[in-house]
Amino acid sequence: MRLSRYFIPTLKENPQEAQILSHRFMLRAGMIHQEAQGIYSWLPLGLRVLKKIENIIREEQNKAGALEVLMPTLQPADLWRESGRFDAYGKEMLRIKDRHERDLLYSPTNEEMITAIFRKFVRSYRDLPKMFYQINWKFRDEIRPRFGVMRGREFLMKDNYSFDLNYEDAVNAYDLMYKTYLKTFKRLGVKVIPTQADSGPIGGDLSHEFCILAETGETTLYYDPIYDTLGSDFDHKDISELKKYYAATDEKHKPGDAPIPEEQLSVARGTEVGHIFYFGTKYSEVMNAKIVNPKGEEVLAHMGSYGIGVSRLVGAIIDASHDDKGIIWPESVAPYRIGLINLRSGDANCDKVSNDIYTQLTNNNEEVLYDDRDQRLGVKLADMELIGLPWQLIIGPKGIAQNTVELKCRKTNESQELSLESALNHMTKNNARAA
Ligand code: 5CA
Repeated sequence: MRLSRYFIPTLKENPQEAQILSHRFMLRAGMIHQEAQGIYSWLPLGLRVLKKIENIIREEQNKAGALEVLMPTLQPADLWRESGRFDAYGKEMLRIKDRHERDLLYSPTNEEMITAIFRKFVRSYRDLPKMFYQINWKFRDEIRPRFGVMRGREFLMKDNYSFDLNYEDAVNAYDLMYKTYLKTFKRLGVKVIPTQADSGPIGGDLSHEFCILAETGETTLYYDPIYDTLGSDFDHKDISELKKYYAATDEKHKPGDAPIPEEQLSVARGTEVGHIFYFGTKYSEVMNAKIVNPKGEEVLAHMGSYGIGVSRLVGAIIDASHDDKGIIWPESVAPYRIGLINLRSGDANCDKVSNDIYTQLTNNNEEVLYDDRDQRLGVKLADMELIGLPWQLIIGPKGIAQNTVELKCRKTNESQELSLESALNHMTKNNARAA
């Protein structure tokens, strides 16, 4: 993509309304635009990140055997009257009337609708286990929407619902999602701590929150300091072993709960990016979702639900990965992998070399954002740092005279002068991964 034809409405000044760093960087890098409190448009750069996150989540859900569906955001109130949540949900639920004065609502979560689909079509234990998920917008009329996409009113969520014959199978589904989450967050380039949590309005008795450590996080975490040494690479560990390491949110934690002395626990703020629940027969009971077991008896389905805050993750990843100049995207979610900077647009040599590199890389299916704008050098370099693409390929007259280009890694800030050929080699995907 040529920057001259793209749309990144960057801001030089820090937007006043943004209290936290990720919100500031998202506005300054032109990723989102606020339309109302807690409601945003996603501009091209922001949308690319959102889609990348979404796709990694989707791939891991599919690998776990979950089936993707898409349910409407506007739902009939009657379904929610069955579960009792139309009244119980309170002011957070946005209620709407259609032209026939029928009550609708903008879904804040989806237990009711998926249970209604399940009970209509699934009757036998032979059809179990089943997991359905969607990646779709939710609306919660939060009393205090804040921190940009971190606590929005409209936000993108991956929500998955599992149906099983009994408690044991449901716990297997729960553990599968627990493991899938660890894999997903590792691929997203963030370290999470799985913490025992309260299940809130979703209900149920088994629940974990997956939290990224961040000073601006809204949850206080109490955890075994072993997590500080584990890195993000612990998804291969046995879950039963992992669950031995204590970690809990402030709502759940009681002094003395942990198997290690209270004063040895690490205490830190965290941002909840995922939340999983086992709630047994809570919804199948009120909505009469029954299946026939091998003995021919009708029993209530055991359910769990598993959420990931997809749009929140965009902000959470920035909060976890940045410096004072801007964002540092993990490769897996970067909007483009390479930023190609022509330091002197208009100079025939620089233009030719830059255009050639751009063509070669894009022909090679590399994702390149090419700054071909007629702009001051300082502006180009600062914008590229702000946008935070993993690799910068910098083309200037001095280098061209010596047949070299500069390759800079955004994360380590390390630069190398390379021949054009080796820079291109370096940039082909496999080489860069090995580097
Ligand atoms: N039905 C369950 C899971 S399928 C559920 O709704 N869980 S939840 O309430 O915990 O939400 C799931 C995830 O959505 C949270 O972990 C969080 O990352 C994200 N989320 C919740 N509220 C917001 C919000 N207001 N803005 C952005 N993300 C949110």
